[in-house]
Amino acid sequence: PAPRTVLLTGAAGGLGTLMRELLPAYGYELRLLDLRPVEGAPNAITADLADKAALREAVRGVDAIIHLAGISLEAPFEKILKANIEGTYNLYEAAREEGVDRIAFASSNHAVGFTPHPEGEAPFDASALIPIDTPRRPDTFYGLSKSFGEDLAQLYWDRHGLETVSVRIGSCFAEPSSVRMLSVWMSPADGARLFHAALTAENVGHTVVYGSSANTRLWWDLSTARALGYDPQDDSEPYAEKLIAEQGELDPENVAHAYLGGHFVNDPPIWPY
Ligand code: NAI
Ligand code: 15L
Repeated sequence: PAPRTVLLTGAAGGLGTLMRELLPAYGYELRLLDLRPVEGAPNAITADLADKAALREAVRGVDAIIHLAGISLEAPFEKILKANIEGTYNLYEAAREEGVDRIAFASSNHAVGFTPHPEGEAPFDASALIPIDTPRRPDTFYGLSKSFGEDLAQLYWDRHGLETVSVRIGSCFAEPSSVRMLSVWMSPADGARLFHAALTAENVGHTVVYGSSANTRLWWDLSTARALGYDPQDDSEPYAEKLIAEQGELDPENVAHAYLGGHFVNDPPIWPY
């Protein structure tokens, strides 16, 4: 049966806020969790991913988990270690102990951020698109933590039969705000479609997918996402003219433009806490 009760971690964040608005229309009852209070949701669980007892209680009785909580940008290694690496481990352990069957894990394009993107005229040939099994090339400690999360998911599938769809999200915001995002943008509505597919497709084992809309300037292969039943409806192209007029085309000589991960490849740690 399709999952009904779903724990959404990171519910106070940008993507969490979008998803808790959009996912109930698919019939889910969301249980919310975040380190911070979730605006407008007095019943949300306020807990740190470091708190194993709180996680155990939070996952008890849910059919599935959408795991968004964590540090979402580059940060000092120790912070990433605690929130994203140990935190994701703690969540998987809680899920295993409580018998949860399925997790949708918010991985990131930054797990493969040092992969050069296709150059030239879009739309790119299928053979030029970045395949899902491209070697991992994290562009940050942050991206490294997502790479770890994908491997953790594989381990929990192989050893414990806990299924995961790891979604290497591009940029999920209301609108694309950079020329790079024209290639990796995922509209919030497509984000909800993809998480719904990740929770309802059968026999996913551990499946890795890229998460974006059907952008004209797509850099990567969406076929593993489509195989889950994901049918993206949006395209960033209507934003292209304005963004290119404001920012210019991507310059392959500029290191912050040359790779999939964009400016992350040379961003310093900027997370404020
Ligand atoms: P965000 O930074 O707005 O939200 C993350 C949330 O996690 C925050 O509300 C924060 O309080 C919570 N959190 C952080 N550490 C925690 C801890 N130790 N325990 C409990 N909660 C904790 O990030 P955003 O944009 O909403 O992203 C959500 C997830 O999706 C993140 O895992 C991010 O890495 C991933 N992602 C997002 C993308 C996007 O375009 N928004 C792109 C690729 C990945
Ligand atoms: C991410 O992984 C970040 O969490 C998000 O804030 C965006 O910066 C996104 O990648 C991106 O690559 O645009």
